[in-house]
Amino acid sequence: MARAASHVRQPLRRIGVAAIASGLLLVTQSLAAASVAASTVPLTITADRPAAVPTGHNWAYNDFFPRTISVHQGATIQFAIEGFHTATLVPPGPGPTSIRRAMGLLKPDGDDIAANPNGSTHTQINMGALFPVPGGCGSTAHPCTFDGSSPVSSGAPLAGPIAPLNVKVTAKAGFYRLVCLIHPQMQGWLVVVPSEFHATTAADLATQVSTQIASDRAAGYAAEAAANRAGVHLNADGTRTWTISAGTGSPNGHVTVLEMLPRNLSIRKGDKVTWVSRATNEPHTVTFPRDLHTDMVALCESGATDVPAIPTVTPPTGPQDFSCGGGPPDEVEFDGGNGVSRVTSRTMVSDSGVIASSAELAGFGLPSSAARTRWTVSFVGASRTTYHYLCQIHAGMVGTIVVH
Ligand SMILES: [Cu+2]
Repeated sequence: MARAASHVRQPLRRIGVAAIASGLLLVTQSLAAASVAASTVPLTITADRPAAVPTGHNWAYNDFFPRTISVHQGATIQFAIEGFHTATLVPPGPGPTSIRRAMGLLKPDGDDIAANPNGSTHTQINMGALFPVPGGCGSTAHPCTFDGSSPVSSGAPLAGPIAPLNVKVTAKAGFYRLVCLIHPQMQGWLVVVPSEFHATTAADLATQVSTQIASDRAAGYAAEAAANRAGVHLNADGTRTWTISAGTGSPNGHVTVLEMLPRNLSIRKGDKVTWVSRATNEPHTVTFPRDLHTDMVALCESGATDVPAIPTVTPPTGPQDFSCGGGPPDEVEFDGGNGVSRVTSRTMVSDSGVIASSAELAGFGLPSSAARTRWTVSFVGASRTTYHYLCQIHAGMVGTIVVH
């Protein structure tokens, strides 16, 4: 079964790391093209809005600004990617989960049947989701064309910012989904209206965007405040089990709060701490005491259990620095943790692997076994000191546990 599946997966493997090189080339080309002044200014849909995140908060807007835009057939619009997102226009028909199952960032690794160290099943990263579709278009001089029959996607900013993607809309009147292949719930609509109907103007767009920012900010504050308290349960043996949040977000997923909440927690020696992933469209890790760079793991196919790929650069900085038999890694997987769930010293390495809400998993059509929704670390026998931990996936998502 593993052999057959690995044969089927060959094209994906090619998309994998081989695509990193061609993708980077495209990024360079489109940046060069962007320096050519545009003669007309197309309406711009922005994916995320880092400038609208309040100071001192580690949030992202998993939202398109504006979420809905109406255009006439033949209009050119632009997508500006300001966070780690894609802007992907898809033909009518399949719903968001089907789209993500076919094109999204995460998919089950069905042929690797061994459990991860944290007990979850293997989840593979579909690198193709991170690259432009089709490649080679999108500059102001050479916009991509969305005719309603095949997807157009920006790709994600893998190696620094990417130039805005220009898309000429030739699709007939109708509703077309705009999705992010990385974040479930990040979606909007492109509405192609007949010529006698009103299309979105620059003024309409500005109003929609400021309304959305105001409501997203309010939702972000509310979500952060709701999660910023520790639950505590007194155990029969006198120890406590604390429950805190590894990330949260607004219920509609438009704001994601990339914070450990509460950020600092004081406990007693012998207590336990449980982290719950409350974000509906972000995965996280709880990793002591530092970034292990294992949030994405490069693997080689080897029967029913994949084996680690061989580093080609020391120290490796990502999946591109690994090889399988001289070629790129066969696949890249999400962090399965190191299976260590008890921390007793400041140097001890304990990695939850990916923890994610059931909504996040369902968004990609992944089984509930694909990630843990919560992770517990025991501090039985721990030294009385301050323990630092972080999320390997999201920069700045850090916390401390102080053991008294
Ligand atoms: Cu995170």
